[in-house]
Amino acid sequence: MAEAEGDQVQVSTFEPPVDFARDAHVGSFEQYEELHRRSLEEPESFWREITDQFVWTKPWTKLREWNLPFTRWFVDGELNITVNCLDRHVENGLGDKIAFHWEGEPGDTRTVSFRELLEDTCRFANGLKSLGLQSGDRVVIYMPMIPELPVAMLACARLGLVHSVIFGGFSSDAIRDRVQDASARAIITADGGWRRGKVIPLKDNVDGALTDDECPSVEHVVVYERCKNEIEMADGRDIWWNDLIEGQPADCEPESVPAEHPLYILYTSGTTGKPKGVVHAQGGYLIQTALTSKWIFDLKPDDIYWCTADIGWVTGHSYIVYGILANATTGVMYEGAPDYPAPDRFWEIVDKYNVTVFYTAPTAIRAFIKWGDEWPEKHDLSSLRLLGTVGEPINPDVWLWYRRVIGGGSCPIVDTWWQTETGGILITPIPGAITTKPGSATLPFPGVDADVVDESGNPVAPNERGLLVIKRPWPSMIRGIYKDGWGQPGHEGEFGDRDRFFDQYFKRIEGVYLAGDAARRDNDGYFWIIGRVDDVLNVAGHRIGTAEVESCLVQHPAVAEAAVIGFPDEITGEAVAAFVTLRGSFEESSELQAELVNFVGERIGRFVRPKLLRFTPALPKTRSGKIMRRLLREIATSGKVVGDTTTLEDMAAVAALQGIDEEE
Ligand code: 7RM
Repeated sequence: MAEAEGDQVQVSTFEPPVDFARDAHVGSFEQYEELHRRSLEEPESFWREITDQFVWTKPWTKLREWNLPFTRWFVDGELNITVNCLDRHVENGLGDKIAFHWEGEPGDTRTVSFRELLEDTCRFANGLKSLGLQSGDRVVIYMPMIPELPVAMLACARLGLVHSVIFGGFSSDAIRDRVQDASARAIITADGGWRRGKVIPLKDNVDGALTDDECPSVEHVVVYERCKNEIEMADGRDIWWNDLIEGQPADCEPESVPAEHPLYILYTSGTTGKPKGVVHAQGGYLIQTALTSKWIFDLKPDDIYWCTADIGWVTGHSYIVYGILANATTGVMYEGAPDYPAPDRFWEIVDKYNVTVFYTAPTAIRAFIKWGDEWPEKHDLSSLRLLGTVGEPINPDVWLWYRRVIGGGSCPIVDTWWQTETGGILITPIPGAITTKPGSATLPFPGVDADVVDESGNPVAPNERGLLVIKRPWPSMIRGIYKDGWGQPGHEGEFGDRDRFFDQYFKRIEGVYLAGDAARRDNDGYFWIIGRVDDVLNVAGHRIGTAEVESCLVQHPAVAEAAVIGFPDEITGEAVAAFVTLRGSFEESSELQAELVNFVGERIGRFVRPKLLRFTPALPKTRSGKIMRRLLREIATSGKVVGDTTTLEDMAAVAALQGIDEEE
């Protein structure tokens, strides 16, 4: 460890350990620099070398197109992503290799080999085919963290069906919105999932979303029996998973699709109330998730890799399922909570399976710190050789704790910056090549042309805050925002909601992809991500738009108007605060307060429940009627307003809010 002079603070730096670098896929800074240079200056030969390692039914001749805002990669190539994740490994003699060590709530375990995963995928794909589903149809998947979840995703991909996984923590309203937006023909779910000894009623939530024929596109609901809790099965619509696969053969011809064929839609929060359906394409997404997995997690044949994310978020899509399976890596998959039955559950699993590469979120690490060092210290964590983080900025002291207590003082840490829209990791250390600084995501991955710029698009000076942008497309870049008709006959050449897509990412700074994060670069060119610049919150690494929570609250009969902001929280990074004005006949009460908090929890999902909910006679607004969120943020954080209030329309609103702070 060396002490280096930063500009504002003294920061420690950590060079790649010599023995780690010696065996790494990318083992020196010079090699990284050369790869990065070549990827931008000679993209054809760089990507040809990479894509030659995959199975294509038709090799590409044209690398890419870039017609702002749309990009296409490996344009005329054809392939199937599941062949690259499953079949080729089985053909290469890895059929018996473990694809997943699965851990359910205590006592429940399974192992799935690559051959079994391929056969399960084929059987289920044949089942889906028997329902009449066809390439391009959308299928919503709402499942617990069990092996059937990747099976369902892979089965869709095998047939060219477009899956849309909804995180199991979402409730009926969120499901309904997404099913309607995607006009899904089928939903794959389970009777329930286990969490802290309780059943999460997944099928009931699906039923709630489908009541009163609100989702007329849905013809089939496939239900996996996981918890044996009581559920209702609608005649003619609902079918048990086991009945669907009964008698189905264990092989299924993969649909060869154009590289640009949509692989999935994943809904993510933006600045408006409605989540955006981010579309990814089979070819580019496969190549980028596979390559980033290999180089950033330095995957080797004997690795046991564990990403603790839920597959319902993009991290699970890319780094539990596609990118990891593409490398024929053995993964661990875990269904439950980190602190059930005890706060050492994760360390017990690391110890049990001899996990070598561990990838989690800063919010989890902050919780581990709070629970105490005695929990990890009870277990042998010496199998670990590499640690990763994702989802939000990691504080340097949390980074240092992670390295010392979990990494035994010797594991490199990769702080990986990326988004649902980027599909794969874009800014990150490569562990054998790049010296790390706690709190910095360091440097762009090969193929990534990143910068920090001002509002006019000019690079800002070192150590100045600016906007994070990516200046040219990359293979797993978002292809568009889903809109009915995508890829369907009669909509040729249309790629979803073009205007919304353009406005969201390419308008504010013409011609480059705007990530929505503030960042700075230090004197070494290292990126330090500061956080979102838009109305998107990051609660325990979960992305949620303030507008989504606001539109939910105003659906309650008592609520006239609502303003939602994020405020700092020691464990979850940010927490939700809601400021609410009531309709005439309703009175403030602690019962109503609790009811509104639950209302949000039940409609959107528990993880979005406001930690603070305040009644106020009026919201502070500008003269043009914009809610002054900055003031609300100051009130939620410190109880008072310190900043400029000259544009405020009605000072009384602020006075009232400051006055009631002491009651909390
Ligand atoms: C993968 C994922 C994206 C937002 C992004 C950032 C924040 C993610 C980091 C990070 C600092 C990181 N997808 N973010 N990774 N901030 N350092 N290493 O999280 O679409 O759900 O969220 O998450 O604000 O814009 S996401």
